Amino acid sequence: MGVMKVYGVARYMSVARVIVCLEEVGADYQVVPVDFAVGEHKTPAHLARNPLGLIPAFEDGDLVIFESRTISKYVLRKYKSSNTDDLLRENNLTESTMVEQWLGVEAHHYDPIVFPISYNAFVLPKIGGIGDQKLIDTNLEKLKTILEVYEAQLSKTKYLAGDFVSLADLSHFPATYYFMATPYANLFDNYPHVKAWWENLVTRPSLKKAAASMFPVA
Ligand code: GS8
Repeated sequence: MGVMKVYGVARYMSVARVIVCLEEVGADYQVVPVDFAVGEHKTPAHLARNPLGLIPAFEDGDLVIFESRTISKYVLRKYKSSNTDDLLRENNLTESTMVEQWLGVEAHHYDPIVFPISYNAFVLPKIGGIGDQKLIDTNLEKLKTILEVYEAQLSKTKYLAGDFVSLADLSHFPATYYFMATPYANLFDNYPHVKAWWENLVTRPSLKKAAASMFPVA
């Protein structure tokens, strides 16, 4: 069947999300470079893998999928037996629903705010672009509201979905990792439970492994 392939570049946020999951389960995989900075994501070959013309795309034998959170779930389900932290909690209806809920919050509320900040304030300047300061400022304002929600949740439970780590937490990693390298990182200091959650999360070996292929943040 061959080794699973991630099409993209490991230093980009949505690709890093998938790599974290592959590292969590210790899967064999190969990253096949498709760099959007040079337009490779719009070639017919890549559009056949991801019709949105975005990275990542993923291939496991005949199965070709896109959307990083979907790919992440596929990997965790496929390697359920080596997914030692049971990051989806699919044998428990309540817990798996909480995982879905917070993954939804990440995808639909947190990411649309933090991704543009991290992209404009950190990634774009690294690839020769100029960040949009107005967009950064608008999203920084919005971020305060969502961080208050996270602070309230994380004062009740150690992780977002409960007292267990899950994909909902890990999915926050790429955008937050780059956010912490922006001049706005100290915003998190106002949310002590969120800050502690983050500092605990980044000690995970899977995140360190993914980070090693990302832009250096120091
Ligand atoms: C987002 C993919 C995405 O935006 C997912 O897979 O989770 N919801 C999708 N990918 C970016 C790179 S990630 O930093 C991308 O492909 N950008 C190129 C472009 O916008 O042209």
